[in-house]
Amino acid sequence: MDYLKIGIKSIAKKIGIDLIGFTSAKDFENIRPYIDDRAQKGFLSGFEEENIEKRLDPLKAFPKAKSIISIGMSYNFYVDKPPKNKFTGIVSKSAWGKDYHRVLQRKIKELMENVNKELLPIDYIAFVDTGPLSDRAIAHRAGLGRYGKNGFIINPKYGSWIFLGSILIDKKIQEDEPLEDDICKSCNLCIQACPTGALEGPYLFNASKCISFLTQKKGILTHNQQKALGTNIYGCDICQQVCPYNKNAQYTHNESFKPEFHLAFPKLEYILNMSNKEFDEGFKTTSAGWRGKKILQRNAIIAAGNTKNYKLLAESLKDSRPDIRLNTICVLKQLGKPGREILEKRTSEKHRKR
Ligand code: B12
Ligand code: SF4
Ligand code: SF4
Repeated sequence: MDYLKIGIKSIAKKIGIDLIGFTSAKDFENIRPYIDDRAQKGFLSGFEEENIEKRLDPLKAFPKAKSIISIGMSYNFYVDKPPKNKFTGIVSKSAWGKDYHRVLQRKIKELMENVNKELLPIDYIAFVDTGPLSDRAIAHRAGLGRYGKNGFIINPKYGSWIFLGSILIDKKIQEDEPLEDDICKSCNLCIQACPTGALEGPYLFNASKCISFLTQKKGILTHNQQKALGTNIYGCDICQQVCPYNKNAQYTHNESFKPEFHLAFPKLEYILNMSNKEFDEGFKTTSAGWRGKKILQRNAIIAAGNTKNYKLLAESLKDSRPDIRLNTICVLKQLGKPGREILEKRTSEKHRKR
């Protein structure tokens, strides 16, 4: 093993990076068939890099690249007895605590600053989620984990509860070997558990059906999409929760991913009534905030509909903001008689005022 690799690994360990692996900067032609297939079927989310050549070739992102470092950080924070009642929204574990994009980017900066100081100067470019390349494909080739049928990179120690970051560097480092063996075998639990059929088959993910995608999609959702949302406010963890490899996954002690209960288990009422300041100081500091306050509030209205929270819907129908009222009307229209009654009551109140 070269000294640079040993040095980088030791610094990573010292500063609390859970997983690290190394691969070359050669192309990712091996995933072209997967991307092509999904694109042809219309299964992509639209959040990915559109230019397929940029997605496959690290040199297009960083022409000097010789190797890629893949890092993984567990976000599996243990919570004893999470608060939950009928009118609490579900926020995915990935949005608990501080926004992982910032947490991992900060770690990468710390790692590279130390490498530059203690080992040698390295030129690099780093991505957490936002790069053109597939963080999963990089992590797989760098030996961080295997693919599950749910599409996740599953690590033997931390399961799939890991965020990934990719660092393209201008130095050659000896590659790690991918973990190739099939871990799913005859298990299909994730495919069976997905409430919307977004896992259309093994390794075949259809973003347009995924609840996580719907919680982030802008605009008015269709009736079926609204029903699919349930009480999810941001993201979805079901296909990870059922995975046997996550049952004994090691927990993290990283305080950055410690949830604030009012944000990780939010009351629908809180989401609907939060001020801009509360949003900025709360959800915006998590990874659930990137689409803005309105989307979370739309999801809370849908969740209120799905839990028949008529009191909250009647209140949000009087909201001063047209977006909130419009979303509430759409939800009430789907609710049959009780929904119609709330709408009629509101219309007659308005007439009386005139
Ligand atoms: C766009 C995006 C989304 C979209 C679409 C997700 C998707 N699965 O495509 C939406 C908004 C739905 C989403 C949701 C989530 N996301 Co997301 N997302 C991304 C993003 C930015 C791009 C993913 C992408 O390009 N997808 C398109 C597909 C085609 O590419 P891919 O998933 O990377 O897989 C390619 C290869 O890995 C390979 N491949 C796939 N399966 C197999 C199997 C075999 C055997 C082989 C050889 C190859 C192979 O081919 C694929 C190309 O088709 C990545 C970050 C990044 N830049 O890579 C994060 C990322 C995939 N997301 C992540 C997370 C955590 C989530 C959520 C859990 C958040 C949440 N709780 O709601 C959900 C999970 C949804 C799910 N079931 O996948 C993590 C996954 C970490 C992990 N351990 O795998 C990533 C890597 C972010 C990160 N940096 O940590 N996400
Ligand atoms: S995140 Fe939820 S909706 Fe999306 S594939 Fe997994 S279980 Fe299905
Ligand atoms: S639930 Fe089963 S099939 Fe799905 S990823 Fe986990 S082991 Fe594989």
